[in-house]
Amino acid sequence: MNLKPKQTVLALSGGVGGAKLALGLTKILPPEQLSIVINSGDDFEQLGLHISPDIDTHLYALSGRDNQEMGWGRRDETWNFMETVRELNGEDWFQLGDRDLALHVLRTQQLRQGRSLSKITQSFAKAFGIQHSLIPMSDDPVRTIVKVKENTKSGQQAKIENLPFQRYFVEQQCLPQVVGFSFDGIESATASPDFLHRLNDPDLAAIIICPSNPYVSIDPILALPGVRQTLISSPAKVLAISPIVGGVAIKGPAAKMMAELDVPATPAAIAAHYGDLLDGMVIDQLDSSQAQTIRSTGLPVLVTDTMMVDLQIKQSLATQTLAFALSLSGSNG
Ligand code: FO1
Repeated sequence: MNLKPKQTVLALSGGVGGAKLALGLTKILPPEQLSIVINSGDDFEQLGLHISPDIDTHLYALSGRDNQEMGWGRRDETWNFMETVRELNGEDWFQLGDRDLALHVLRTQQLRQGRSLSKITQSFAKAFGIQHSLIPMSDDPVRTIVKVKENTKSGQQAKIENLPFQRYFVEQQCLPQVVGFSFDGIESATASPDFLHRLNDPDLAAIIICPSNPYVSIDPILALPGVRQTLISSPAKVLAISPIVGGVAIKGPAAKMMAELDVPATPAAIAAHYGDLLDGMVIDQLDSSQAQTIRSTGLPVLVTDTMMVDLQIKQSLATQTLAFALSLSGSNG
């Protein structure tokens, strides 16, 4: 893996799966060569606080503060705040731990003072000792909406309900049947200044789409005005790592969503979803039988171990993915 000193890499990431690869990438690339752009479509307001789940997942994972058992929030968490919320009959479907709470309170305060989400994220990352750039996809509010089939009595025509992402994900535990997605605010949102700056860097060598949910973690980033087109026309090689392994999602509802959308839960379907954006696809060794199907569409494939169960595999996947991207650059420019 030979990245030239000025060359840079951009990772596009969502929640836990993305943060695992992001951590691997931070171990092999210095801060001046790697930036991580994070989905903010999951953001919402709860108990008067601005919550940025995917950004916080990265803040915690990259600073060693993440709660690996829960898969979200902070390690060594306590729940006194939520206990009192419950005592006072407040809304308790979304859990905010005592340690976690500080981030939401400070972010909300600073947003109200007019500071951008980018600047706030940057200062939190620095305070946690993270040297790499964590960049929210946008400083404007974009809210992912999950369109689901409403429960109706038999014989009645099914209605479509628009569920804000966290209502679907946490409150309703991804149970409703998904029929589609929309991103409120996307038309008037702009990609954050740092994201645009890194995306247009003439030395950008690779754009890595982390193994995150394509529909609700990566698509909001790609749907920002101009982003998809810039990725397509960028000379940087664009690679995606499949979040689907052996027909299931490593974490989260991606496979369930695919089934409900009548799409096979396969790496080939993930590659087809990203379509002409991609210059290469990384799939797990369990899915090696899929490699030929994807290659037959003209897309190069790397087959490797993508199950990031420890730091060594995170780092190894990051190294191999980058080497794969650079090998593609060598072959066609
Ligand atoms: N996920 C849950 O399943 N239940 C929760 O109560 C919950 C609280 C929570 C609080 C702060 C935060 O940053 C994340 C939190 N998450 C919770 C995780 C989060 O909603 C999802 O993992 C992501 O939005 C999906 O990427």
